[in-house]
Amino acid sequence: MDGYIGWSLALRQLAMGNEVCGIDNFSRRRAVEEVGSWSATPILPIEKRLSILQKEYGDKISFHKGDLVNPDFTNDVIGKFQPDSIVHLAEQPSAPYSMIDQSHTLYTQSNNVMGTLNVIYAMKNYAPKAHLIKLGTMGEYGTPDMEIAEGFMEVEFRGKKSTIPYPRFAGSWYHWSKVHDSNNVAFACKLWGLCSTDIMQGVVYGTRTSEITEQNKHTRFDFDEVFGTVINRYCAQAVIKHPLTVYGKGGQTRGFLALEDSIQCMSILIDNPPEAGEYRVVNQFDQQYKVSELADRVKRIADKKGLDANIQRLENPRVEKEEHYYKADHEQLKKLGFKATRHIDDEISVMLDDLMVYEERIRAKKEQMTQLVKWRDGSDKIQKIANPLILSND
Ligand code: USQ
Repeated sequence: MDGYIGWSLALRQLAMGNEVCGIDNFSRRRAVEEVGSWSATPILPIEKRLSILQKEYGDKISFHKGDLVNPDFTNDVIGKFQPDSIVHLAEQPSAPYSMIDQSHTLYTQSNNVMGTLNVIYAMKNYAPKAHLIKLGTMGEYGTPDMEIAEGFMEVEFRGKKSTIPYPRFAGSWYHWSKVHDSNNVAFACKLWGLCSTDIMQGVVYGTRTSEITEQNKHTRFDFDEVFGTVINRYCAQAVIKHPLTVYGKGGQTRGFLALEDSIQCMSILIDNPPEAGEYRVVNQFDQQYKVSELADRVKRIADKKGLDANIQRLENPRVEKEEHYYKADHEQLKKLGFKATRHIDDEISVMLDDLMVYEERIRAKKEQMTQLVKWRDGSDKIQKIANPLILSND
């Protein structure tokens, strides 16, 4: 509940009148510190965050510090709270972090896969009717040279037709951890009749939701290379007049979603569980963009604010296709009532305004813009390029 999405979702669920029991082991705070960065928006310690919520919502909010990898802790919290829905966001969420070296790969996969297994065991034993909303990623599908279906596809093979899971071709040890989770959750639904929604979410951006109106309710906002995602990084870069860092050719295409709309989608899923025994997959994003096109957008909006942004193409530290076909279905959430409420340009403008307040905090960690994890190395030591090769300045 202490992370970028968890905190924002807790605020929304409380505002909707639901009772929320949060869990966190603060690994995100520690990992961002480990890579030498911090959140651009200063984040209050959990005790202060909770006291703000308790003043507003009384005993509708509770919190447990602990680790899902510990089965006793997970059983205990789930058994006592008896949730209707479990939104499982408690994973190591960064692809570059999982690619740093062997120990970070091992940590990512063991933390993510074991935590999820403990959640499904706790559900089976103590809350079998709960709905598990599991955060997966669009990155599970990778970038195949064909349209991406929503979880499943129909095939005809040697004269027989069948519906099978859409193939997963993940592109980092982190993304593969989510594929392993998906397989395990689908199996648990079949084995024990649990119900789950596996969210294939695109890249989330933004600083705001309807509930994040004051400084003390800000969610975290990472801009370092390891935990900051692409639009958020571009906006932080524009604010300190650092060139926007497009990796490689910039034709990498992904699905994107504003934070407000990510929270809207999850709230819709909470209100609309699948049947017992059903394993449902939703592709959760609003629009697809190329990362070079996003840099142009951020530049255009930043320039209007007098920030005079530049774009720089850097040698790509990742192993990924830099130009490719991409077209993914995303109909399930719309059928349940999802309608995007934020236009990307408006959200970028709000982000730039919010981040300008914290310009000094971003500037203090300026080196984070170009300290990149080299994916191909797979060393047993942390590998960072202090001065990446600049391919072009636009
Ligand atoms: N990129 C740049 N410049 C940057 C940062 C990133 O060009 O300064 C490029 C990357 O090379 C990549 C694309 O932007 O092609 C997206 O990178 P990202 O860091 O924004 O997102 P990614 O590593 O894919 O991971 C993020 C979240 C992860 C989530 C995933 C959804 O960290 O938790 O699962 O987005 S998805 O991308 O759909 O798999």
